[in-house]
Amino acid sequence: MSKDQFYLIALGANLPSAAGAPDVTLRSALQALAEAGARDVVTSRFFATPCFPPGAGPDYVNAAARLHFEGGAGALLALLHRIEAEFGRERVQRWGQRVLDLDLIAVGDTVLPDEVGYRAWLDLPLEEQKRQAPDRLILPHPRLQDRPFVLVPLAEVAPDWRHPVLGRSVAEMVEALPQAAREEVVPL
Ligand code: PH2
Ligand code: MG
Ligand code: MG
Repeated sequence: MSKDQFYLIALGANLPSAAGAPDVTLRSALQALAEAGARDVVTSRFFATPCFPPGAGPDYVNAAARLHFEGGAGALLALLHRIEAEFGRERVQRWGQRVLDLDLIAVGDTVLPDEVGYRAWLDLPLEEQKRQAPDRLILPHPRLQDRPFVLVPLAEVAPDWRHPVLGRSVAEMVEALPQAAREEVVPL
């Protein structure tokens, strides 16, 4: 894996952090990323989005960023976790409420662990998704194509990025979402 590919990141928060309300937290997290060596950071607008699964908590603020980073995917992932911790993120419940979530969505056209292993995660039924969490980095994020709160912001920073396994661009994946789901992602 080249050390200077571009990285796609999804940001989200639905509880206040020590920094403030979710939008303030996201802005501070982006600043922390830049201070820690992320370069050429392009950021989407911030969006209000209904919590998934429905009823599991307050609405989120979501955004996406495209950036370069010299350290490689492992180092960037460690940095994302460090920033989450700095803002008071506790890893309690999967898909639970959170003060800050920084997800690595894609690293160029990298597929991890490999195409066969990736497809197993891609095809995991919803009930199994609730039970099983990967213990290693899976790239691209195996649920990105289903999630309006990831795709709509991503379309502002990387509309032409093509999913290396599904073969569809972000713009095409947004198009494929039900219109009602797209319209629930509202710019702040
Ligand atoms: N993140 C989750 C679970 N549910 N819902 C919305 N709207 N936005 C998120 O970022 C989000 C979510 C787990 O990371
Ligand atoms: Mg996360
Ligand atoms: Mg997440």
